[in-house]
Amino acid sequence: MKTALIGFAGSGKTELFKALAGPKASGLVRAMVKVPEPRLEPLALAFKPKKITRSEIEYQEIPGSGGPKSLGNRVLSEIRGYDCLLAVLDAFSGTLDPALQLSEIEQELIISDMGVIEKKLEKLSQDKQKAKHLYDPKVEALLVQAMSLLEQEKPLRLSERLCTDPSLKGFAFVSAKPILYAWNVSESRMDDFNPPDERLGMGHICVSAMLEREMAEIDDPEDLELFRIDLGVQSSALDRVIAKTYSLLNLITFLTAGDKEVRSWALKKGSSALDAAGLIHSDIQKGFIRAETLAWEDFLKYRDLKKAKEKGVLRLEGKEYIVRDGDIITFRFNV
Ligand SMILES: Nc1nc2c(ncn2[C@@H]2O[C@H](COP(=O)(O)OP(=O)(O)O)[C@@H](O)[C@H]2O)c(=O)[nH]1
Ligand SMILES: [Mg+2]
Repeated sequence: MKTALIGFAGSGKTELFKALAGPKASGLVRAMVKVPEPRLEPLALAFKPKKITRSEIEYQEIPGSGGPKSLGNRVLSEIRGYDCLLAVLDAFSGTLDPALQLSEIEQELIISDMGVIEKKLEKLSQDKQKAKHLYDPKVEALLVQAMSLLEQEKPLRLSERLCTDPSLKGFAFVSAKPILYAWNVSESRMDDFNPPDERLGMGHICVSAMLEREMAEIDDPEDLELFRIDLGVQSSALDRVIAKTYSLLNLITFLTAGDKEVRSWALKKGSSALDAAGLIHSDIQKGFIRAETLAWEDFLKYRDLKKAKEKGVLRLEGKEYIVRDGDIITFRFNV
């Protein structure tokens, strides 16, 4: 999963990036951030593995993003390859109303997609006359629908049907990507911030990026706790950003456990056991036999796979099984 960190120049992207990536990432613009997963600890106690591995989300600051009042075309084309957008709004300096920044970003995403569709529709209408074998009426119809949504100044992420249609996937529409807005407020305003209503594919969090970056630099857990209490901040920006990214992307976590490794994996909600197998290794997917599955709640009752098996709560699931959050899965496969 790749998230692009965008926002106007000076909005606090670098500060937020450092808060997410930690002090080790100094000078970098790309970081793999480990997803906090509290279920790994009890799992590790039961399996005593050599290694504990947490799933990761990639965050990349798209640097030099446009001017002080726009993202600009380079950024708009660069973000096509990402799964999710994290957009920082300057709500600390008072230079530009953050709600205006938000609507400007939304508009730029919309206009960018309109440009892509316009070009493709032109091409399709030429094909219709001169190269009939290339002409695809289904794609044309979908693009016309997408265009009409955009013309009402609505981002494509509002239409789940258009976003998930396989024939539109290749266009990598930027207004179709889930977007998390980080309202970067000054530390004194943390309390009185009211985020706007959530809409489909759009989330909001309130951070003070500079403060969070400072907190990420504190090594001593006790000092950090004191700092947090002092400011009245419950959880770090990292935890909140990741939790929101997860829900925006519709991700769930499944777990694998053995004496070598205990590990968490991020999976799209609604994915099958076969999809989950493919995430681990294509060989496991190809040679899939079954998924021995233990629900998290059942693990907590026995904290032991053998015992769970004796009690009959270890389920044998096939390829089609829809994985649930917290499932502990052992894949059986042929190579
Ligand atoms: N007071 C305050 N200053 C901030 C905050 N976030 C960023 N800044 C400052 O604003 C300037 C631009 O921040 P930076 O992260 O480099 O912005 P970028 O251009 O989006 O990467 C820097 O001097 C930051 O220290 C904040 O939450 N509060
Ligand atoms: Mg920067």
